[in-house]
Amino acid sequence: MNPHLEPFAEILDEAVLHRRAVPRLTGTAELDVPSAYEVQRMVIERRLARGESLLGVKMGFTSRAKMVQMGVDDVIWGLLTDAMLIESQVDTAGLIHPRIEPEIAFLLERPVRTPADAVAAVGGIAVGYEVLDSRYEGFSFALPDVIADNASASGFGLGPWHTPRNVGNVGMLLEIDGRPVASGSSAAILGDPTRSLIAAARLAAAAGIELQPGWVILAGAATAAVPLPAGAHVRVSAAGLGHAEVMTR
Ligand code: OOG
Repeated sequence: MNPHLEPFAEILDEAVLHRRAVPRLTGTAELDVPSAYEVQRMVIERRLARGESLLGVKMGFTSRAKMVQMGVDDVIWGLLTDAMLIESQVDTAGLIHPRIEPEIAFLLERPVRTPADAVAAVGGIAVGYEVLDSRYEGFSFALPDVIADNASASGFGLGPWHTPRNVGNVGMLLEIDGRPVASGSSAAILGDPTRSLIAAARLAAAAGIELQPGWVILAGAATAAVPLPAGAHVRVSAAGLGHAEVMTR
């Protein structure tokens, strides 16, 4: 780890803790993708030092809708901790400018050491949602910025787990207060969310991280993300996988 990068991790970690947007790092600093992943690891290490534990991996920019929305063109990943898991309620007052998007989630029941292990390691599949909260002003960033910021990860929630099945083309819907606000097919996720799972295994292997039993892999959104208002009831559903719900305060 390059100690010169620690100040970037501190800026991003404190932005979360103090709910304060910060200027993008690449506005004033040279930051390449490998260094950005080092910053991401440092941000996570700070959370682990506060008692959080790793709970999985999230993939980002796995769909055209998201790449176009955010103006980037490469798949990225971030790390999930137990503190990010949302049971049924999220307090938007603690967040900067939250957005929400529907996701397909995989539950691992075996460790994944190589990408070839990934599909057989899956014990469950669910529909879920991810709450994104970029720490950057205006939710605007270049690729290294968003990587350093743990791929905008803030929170996530899950519907009921189902036995593994083909989720290559299932309809997905995001509703806020009963109104449909985004819809798409899981096929938008790299053609099949399973490809995103394999990509997660590849990136983890390259980073020297073994994906663990009990971990959740969020495959990425099938739609663009929408602003998450306070005082709302949000529901995500996917054909055959039921739904997940969250209330916001
Ligand atoms: C970055 C995270 C993107 C996805 O599903 O594509 C992402 C962002 O849009 O802020 O999680």
